[in-house]
Amino acid sequence: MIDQTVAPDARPATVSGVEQRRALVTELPGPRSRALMERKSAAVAAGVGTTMPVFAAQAGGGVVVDVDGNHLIDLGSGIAVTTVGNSAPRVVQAVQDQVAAFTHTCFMVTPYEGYVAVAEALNRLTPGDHAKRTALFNSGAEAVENAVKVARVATGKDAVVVFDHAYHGRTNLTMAMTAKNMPYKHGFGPFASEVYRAPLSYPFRDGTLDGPAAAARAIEHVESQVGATNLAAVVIEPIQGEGGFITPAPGFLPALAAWCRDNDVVFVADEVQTGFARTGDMFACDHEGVVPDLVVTAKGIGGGLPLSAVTGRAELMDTVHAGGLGGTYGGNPLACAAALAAIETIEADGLVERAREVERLMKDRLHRLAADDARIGEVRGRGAMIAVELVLPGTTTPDAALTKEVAAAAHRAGVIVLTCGTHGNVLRFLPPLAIPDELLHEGLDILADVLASTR
Ligand code: PLZ
Repeated sequence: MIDQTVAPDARPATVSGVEQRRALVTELPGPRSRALMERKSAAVAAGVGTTMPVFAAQAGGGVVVDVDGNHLIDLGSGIAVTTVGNSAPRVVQAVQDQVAAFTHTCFMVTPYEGYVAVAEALNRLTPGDHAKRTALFNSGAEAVENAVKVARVATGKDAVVVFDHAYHGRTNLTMAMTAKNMPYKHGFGPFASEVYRAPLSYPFRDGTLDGPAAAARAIEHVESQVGATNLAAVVIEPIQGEGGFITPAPGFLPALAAWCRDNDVVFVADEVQTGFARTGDMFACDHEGVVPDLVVTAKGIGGGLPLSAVTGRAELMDTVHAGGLGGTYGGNPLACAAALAAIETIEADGLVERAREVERLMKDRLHRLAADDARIGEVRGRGAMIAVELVLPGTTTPDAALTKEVAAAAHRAGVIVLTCGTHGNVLRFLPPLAIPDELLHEGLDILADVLASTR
């Protein structure tokens, strides 16, 4: 039985106006959420799902407050977006100032400084000290598409290589690039052509930590089935997100990047989920000193406002003709103001180091849980991007049913957790970096209770 009371003497800290405590004042979902869920079913397309049947009213730090007044522990950050916290103070101030000044002019009509400042910040922060250029968009998928456009113009080639378990988005080209059929692709074809899939390094399932050997296998696959002379770009998430928080073996990414360099192939890192301090470095590529030709970012860049970017080598980015890249809203002034404030927060508040602390705390607890629970096949990830892969004890057979059951029980206890993985058997944790340690511990206590109760 999970204790749902709070110690009466300890008044929790408040972040962004939200008390940093878990508290359930109704069952979940409560009556207001249930009523809203009915309206949702009647008004919103059935294809738009929700992880929890709970409607948000307010959020800050490590807590989401629902419309019934329940305080939930946030271990999801709205899928790795609110890295600096929800309604983070600098972001709120910057957006309020900007919304009062002007909301939109379209950068392609009358430009504004915020867009240029975000481009400068990205050129400074992304891996490598070569000359760079940036273009801004609205969503991760849109930025991935534009990275492919740049790579095709720059190389004069067509083909794109992606990997097993990859996730790159839901638009037509990015659906082709995404691996998993259900729910992302099923029934939505035909898909864009000239997209080829190569084998990933997945140590838990490959049984090898030999990254260069895994890269050689992928390269052999690409050379024999695509051909470097046809290949514009290799696009890879340095740590896969939706595919299961898969960290390739050391040496895999550097070997791929080196092969791309030698073969006039653009190496594109999709850092949409891993970027902006999430993994305990500003970008996940930094862990191994990998310098991509193009870096795609979104999510954590905007503190919750929709913004994405392609940043890359000036000589590649500048091959595209004027007017070839853009969009009505790309680099919207509010999103740019939010991004500058989010980046300032990451740097001023030492959030890269904070992500490493979160990793130590979470991995320590999860490794101890795994030590006497054979259903936990692996604990993995970096920074505040940590996962456990659940399997049938003593095997690597995915246990999606258990994963679903554990997530649902955590939800009922007031903890927002997400699942992922091609086989749906990975529980993932993406807490905002503004979360207090006590809430991380409490979230993991609940996870431990839930795992024990499902034995
Ligand atoms: N690349 C690596 O993680 C988005 C999608 C969830 P958009 N991941 C969450 C869902 O069910 O839609 C993502 C990502 C990586 C690209 C994207 C796409 O980013 O902003 O959702 O388009």
